[in-house]
Amino acid sequence: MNFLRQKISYLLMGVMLFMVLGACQPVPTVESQSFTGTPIATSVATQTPATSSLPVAYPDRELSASPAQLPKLPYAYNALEKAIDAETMKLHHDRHHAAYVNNLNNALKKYPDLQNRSVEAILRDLESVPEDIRTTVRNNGGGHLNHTIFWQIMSPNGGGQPTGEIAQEINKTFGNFEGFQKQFNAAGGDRFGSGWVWLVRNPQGQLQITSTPNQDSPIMEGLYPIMGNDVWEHAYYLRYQNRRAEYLNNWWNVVNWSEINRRAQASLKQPT
Ligand code: MN3
Repeated sequence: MNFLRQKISYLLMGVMLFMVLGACQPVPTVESQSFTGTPIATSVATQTPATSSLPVAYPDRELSASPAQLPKLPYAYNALEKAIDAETMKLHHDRHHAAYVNNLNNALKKYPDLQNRSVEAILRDLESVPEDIRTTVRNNGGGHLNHTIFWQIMSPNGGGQPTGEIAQEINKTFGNFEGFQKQFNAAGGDRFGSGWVWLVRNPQGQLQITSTPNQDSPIMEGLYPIMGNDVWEHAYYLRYQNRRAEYLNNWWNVVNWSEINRRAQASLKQPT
């Protein structure tokens, strides 16, 4: 009996030692240096973002629908901690965006001709999409496009005052940057339920703040999306709970003005 008890205690000690050693595994230095979040986010932050062979999407290349692919997140999950926590980034990109991509591909399987068009071309002409998949394509094609833009117009080195041409255009249109931020945040706050707030260029070439419900894209209304913020709860819920206004304020700390400038210039060259 004593022998058995001794064996069990040795076994328990072994298990404990194994657990302690496991917990002492060194954390990769890059993540540990920049990480400031909660323990649950640590495990997320040390993971590599889900990737595909597809490079990140740029405004001068429309998104393929044959099949649509989840674009690579252009930074680590914890890179935007100034505004968004790592766990939210992981769920948002790996689960929500991935689901839009999968749902879009499943819907388009039945109509291979549509796969030859870009996601943008499909969304610009939703009336030509067969009725039985139209709502699915609208929600998931829109979700894919909106999120692809969203990841790009944020950066760990973002924030601060706008730079370049867009800074001048914002001042000209909205008086100053603070006035623009105020209007943009108000439009995001006023969006009832889920949706997006956008800075777009209209067909007359002017800047305009607008918001869309659900996953609707401004391109469905002939407007070119220059920058947008996701005001679905899944974009901010883990850190901000129901405090959308606080999220909208903090989000400016990660806004990527160089990419926004690039999109603003691209919007001048395109019909919509
Ligand atoms: Mn979202």
